[in-house]
Amino acid sequence: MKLYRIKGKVVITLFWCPRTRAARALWMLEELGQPFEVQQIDIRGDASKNNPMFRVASPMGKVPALMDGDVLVSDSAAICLYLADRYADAGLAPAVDALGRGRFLYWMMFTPAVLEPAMAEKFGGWETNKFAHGWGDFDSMIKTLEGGLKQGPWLMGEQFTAADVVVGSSANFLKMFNILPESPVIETYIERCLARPAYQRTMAREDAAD
Ligand SMILES: N[C@@H](CCC(=O)N[C@@H](CS)C(=O)NCC(=O)O)C(=O)O
Repeated sequence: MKLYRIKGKVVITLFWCPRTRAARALWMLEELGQPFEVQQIDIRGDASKNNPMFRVASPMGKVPALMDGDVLVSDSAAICLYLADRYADAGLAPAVDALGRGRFLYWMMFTPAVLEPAMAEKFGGWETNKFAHGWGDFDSMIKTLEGGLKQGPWLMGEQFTAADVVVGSSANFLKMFNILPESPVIETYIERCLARPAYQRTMAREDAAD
């Protein structure tokens, strides 16, 4: 397997496409402060999607995917969790044995397990079944997120974590897609996320790629 090295050092490579969920992983890397490089994948064209290393990293051929030495990870939430634990000195996750770790893991899974399925339900006009559906329903997803932000300013209180990267960016999608109901607590949380210097650098990269 070919590894990416700068002056003999294995570096992190992010397979990324602008204006996609890959922005989450880019933001996470910007927060982390580790050197990384970006390989752009055009998800609408077969040529770069057939990049063999990308295909190994991402079984579904979806961005984002990440290569860190011999470690390959795909799915934005999985990538953020991996990076937070692997580069723990950045302080973007509570320690594995910390009291708040369970709550942190809950919020790390919230976007793929609850928020995004609830969003699909809303867009698709699916019949709701709060009891049987793993994501509850759209309204209970919003209420749960509001509850999680009550203490603030972040999901883990004073500590900004990888969970805010994943949930903050997906909450912003709700707003961008005009399906965020009136919610001052979520709105101000999104504003806090967007104001972070690392988020601003992420957007500058995305804009430069347009
Ligand atoms: N659960 C995945 C979803 C990734 C995903 O669906 N990515 C889209 C772009 S936002 C993609 O790569 N689509 C191209 C395709 O499916 O071929 C994650 O959060 O990373």
